[in-house]
Amino acid sequence: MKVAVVGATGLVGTKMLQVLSERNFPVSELIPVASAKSVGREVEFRGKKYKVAGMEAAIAAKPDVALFSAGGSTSTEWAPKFAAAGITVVDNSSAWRMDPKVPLVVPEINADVLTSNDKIIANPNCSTIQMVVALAPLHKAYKIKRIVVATYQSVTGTGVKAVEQLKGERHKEVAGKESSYEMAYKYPIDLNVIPQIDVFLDNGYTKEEMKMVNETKKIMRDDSIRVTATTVRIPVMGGHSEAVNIEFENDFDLAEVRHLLETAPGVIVVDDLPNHKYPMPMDAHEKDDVFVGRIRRDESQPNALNLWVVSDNLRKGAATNAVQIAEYLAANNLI
Ligand code: 2RA
Repeated sequence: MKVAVVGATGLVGTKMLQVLSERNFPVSELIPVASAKSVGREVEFRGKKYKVAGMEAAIAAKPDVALFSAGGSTSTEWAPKFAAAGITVVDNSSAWRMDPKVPLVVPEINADVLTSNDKIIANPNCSTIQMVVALAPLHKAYKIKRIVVATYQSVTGTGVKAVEQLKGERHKEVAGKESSYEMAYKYPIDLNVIPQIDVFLDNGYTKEEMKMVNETKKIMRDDSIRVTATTVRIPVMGGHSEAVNIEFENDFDLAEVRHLLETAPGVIVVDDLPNHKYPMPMDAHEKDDVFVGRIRRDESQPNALNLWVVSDNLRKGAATNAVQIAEYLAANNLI
């Protein structure tokens, strides 16, 4: 299968190449694509070097599928052009996620919405993906009424500039030496937390928070689910964590909740309090699963549950979910 990776030199694009290789996706020809300034650079895939191409050249090469992670403006402009050329686009930006004609897919939950007519498919936001992977089996069993989530998101969610800022601040703090780095955030991130991810909207929430609200309903196909979110940037190099409080329509049995999570696709339960075992970003690093722990009844509210959810935001939160969508398309002859 001819595969294009648009944004191949970025953090997520690079991870897409790694995941395609690790999962032995049947790539007969790879077309790495990036902005004009990166054309000609080389990327490595399965031990071979490939020159980065421009957008027009990528369309001309007629890949079967194009995995995009190049920002919303690039997707807005170029995803329709790739689709018009008959190329199926799986887009990791937020550009198309809430378009009613565009499927927003987490394969473990709603891959069945996909058809051969879908030429633009949206990959959900990383913080949404890990939450719905954990909640989908519980929604099916007990019907979710309301979700209150607070996130603890790593700097890799922002990109290379933020990783460099954290490293630079840490170096300065530890070595006492100035090091050159640009500020990805308005404030220092090391030894700090920033309760803002993306821009603020008129309702006082950030775009990131409203993504969790809106995308959850679309993926779970249930507009009755009420969601409120607080998304926070923390000085962690990789892996998003979330404290999730869920109120259900119906009561539940905690042992059954644990069993549902332990048997849910894409979920690993780490919840052994006597031995202080619970999910942490360092354990989720370079894994494709969603790790769930701190499973406990919310004793302040009937039919309510607290969970702690951790996942590698570059993998299941972005690259792996996109590749899994492509795998589903290929396995079901939809591309
Ligand atoms: C973030 N979820 O963490 C957003 C985009 N990757 O910054």
